[in-house]
Amino acid sequence: MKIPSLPTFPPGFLWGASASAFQTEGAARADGKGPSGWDAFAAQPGRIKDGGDGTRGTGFYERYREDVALLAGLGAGAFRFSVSWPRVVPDGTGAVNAAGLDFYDRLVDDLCAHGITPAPTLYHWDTPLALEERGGWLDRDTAYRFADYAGIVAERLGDRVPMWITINEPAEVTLLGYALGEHAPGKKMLFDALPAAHHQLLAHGLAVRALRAAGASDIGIAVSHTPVWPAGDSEEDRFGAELYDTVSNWLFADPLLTGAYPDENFAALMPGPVAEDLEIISTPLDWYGVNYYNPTLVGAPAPQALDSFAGFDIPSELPFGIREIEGYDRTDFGWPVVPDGLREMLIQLESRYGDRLPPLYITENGCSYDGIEDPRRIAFLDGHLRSLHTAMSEGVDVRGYFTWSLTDNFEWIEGNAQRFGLVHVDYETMRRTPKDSYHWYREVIRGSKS
Ligand code: IFM
Repeated sequence: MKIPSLPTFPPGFLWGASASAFQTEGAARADGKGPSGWDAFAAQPGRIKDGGDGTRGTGFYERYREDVALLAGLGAGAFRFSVSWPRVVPDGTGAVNAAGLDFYDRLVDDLCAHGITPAPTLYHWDTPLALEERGGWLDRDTAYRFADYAGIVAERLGDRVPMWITINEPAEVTLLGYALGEHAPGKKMLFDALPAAHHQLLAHGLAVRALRAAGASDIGIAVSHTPVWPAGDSEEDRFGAELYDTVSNWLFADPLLTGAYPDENFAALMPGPVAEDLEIISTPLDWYGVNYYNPTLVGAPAPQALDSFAGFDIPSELPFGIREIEGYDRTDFGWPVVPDGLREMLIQLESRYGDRLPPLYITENGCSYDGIEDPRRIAFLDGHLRSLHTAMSEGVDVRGYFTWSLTDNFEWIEGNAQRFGLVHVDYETMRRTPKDSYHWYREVIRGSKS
């Protein structure tokens, strides 16, 4: 295999891989775990394209030591996994499940024993079902229950966990889960879903405070970002693109980093004492995490073009339309491969927030391709790392990179069909086989240390 000579990243740059509980753990009801909203949603007939229900994941709950050994083999500096809220607090509030906490205790110990920094995400979409049934993120109380849970996890793991992530991709939860109904909990509320955004942001801010109160430090959040390209010059296209840019990028980043919503119309649609909440939401972060996959081409509503957007059906009554980006290679998921979009997004963040932008981590970046020989994944990662390096040389302070994902895993409504891993998983046997990209990434990490 040809080993790349990538540009040199700074000493101490953190190389990692990401994963999440629901997508990997399996053991959906083992050892006292409570059900999550995703357990219930995926069990509904027709929700998951390949007919799966996510209950097996990759068997990580039993096989985590194998995956930690794979991380060690990579030379990874950190592993971003997520803690399942209903495994730790089965009903989302009240009794703590000791066996659930014990699992993460063992995982953290094993990571530390291999010299790998544990970087847990406290919420990667698996809301305890009992809370979901009370409204989930539409209910303000969920934010307070999340902060309680964050404190519980920090009390137990804080002595060994040096880096924390509160919430993963609140925009996707709001858009896909509450606005479009494509993900759990399957609600189609369009703009009435905005309270779900506000309550996740509030939950994040409360959790930052709870984590710090429990002695934790180095706290961030993982937010999805996409450069939004206007589909045309017409007023309607520019309006659609701007609105999409606001709801997918700035509706989340602005409150976190500036303490304000991007425009007053959005602030007016949010529930509760918004000004007071924004104080909590903007509690200073130690770092900010960017999940980047591709840019989005957006214009006026164009229902005929929308089926292809990541397989999601975007209703035509929304005032924007997502279009195909032409002229780029595509992943097996159909997502355009645009490495420079990462640099573009980082530069946008830098110029929008300036001194208010804390150091960044790329908390997710990766692609879905089939096969153990996966030259296209290598090319994807190579291109994105070069783009990242360019952004850093243009002044963006990025401290580390986590690829999505260590192993193939359950890709939400796609089931097991989309494979994002550096390591192949045979879903019959759960056997792990490192792909060519795993060996490549190992050389990248090794090369950056020499
Ligand atoms: O698999 C997901 C992950 O859970 C959240 N970010 C995007 C990934 C790829 O779709």
